[in-house]
Amino acid sequence: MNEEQRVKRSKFLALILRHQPESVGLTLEKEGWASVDAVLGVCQKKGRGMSRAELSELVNLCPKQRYAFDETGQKIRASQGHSTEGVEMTFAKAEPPEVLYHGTIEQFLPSIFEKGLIPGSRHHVHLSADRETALNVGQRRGKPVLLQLDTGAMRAAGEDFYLSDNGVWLAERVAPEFLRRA
Ligand code: HQG
Repeated sequence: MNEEQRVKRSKFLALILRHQPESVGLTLEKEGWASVDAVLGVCQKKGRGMSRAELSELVNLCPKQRYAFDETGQKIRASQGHSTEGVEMTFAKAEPPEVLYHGTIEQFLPSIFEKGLIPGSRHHVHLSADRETALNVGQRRGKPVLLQLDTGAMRAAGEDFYLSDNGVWLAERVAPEFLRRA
């Protein structure tokens, strides 16, 4: 599988496992799982056919570890990043480092400092423990701006943090008082 194929296939998996499973007639469980056979069938039908071995390679070699198989190997899901309504994954509550980062762009700042960080179409706000990851996230939209949030103050205010299986920190929202430019 070359890099171009890998990116195209990974994006197609994001579409069907995170955002629009119904667009290809796929049903996801509440915890995000889909049958591997069904996913391979959909890929085939949409002209993106791949073997089970290629799917495993895609899952295992993904730098962000976006997708995972269950322990039987019969099911697959995205580890976070969903926007589809049918999925309501249970994430482990976890104790975050003192500071978490969020990468965004300048034009969103007035709204962010007014309303706080809100999830948009996804189910959670995505945060990271390191500056570089957050800068990369921001960079997808333009010149990145780094925000940092005070996790201790947020926890003292009763807010929870969750950690996905692939190491992404998640929150339901982040109120403006906990945010500042890094
Ligand atoms: C912004 C990728 C205005 C927020 C990445 C962001 C990440 C606001 C955008 C993952 C706002 C939402 C998630 C407010 C937040 N007003 N704008 N009040 N609150 N925003 O894509 O964090 O490759 O849903 O700053 O690497 O950019 O898909 O979130 O710019 O981990 O695996 O609204 O997606 O991972 O955009 O990215 P997104 P994100 P994958």
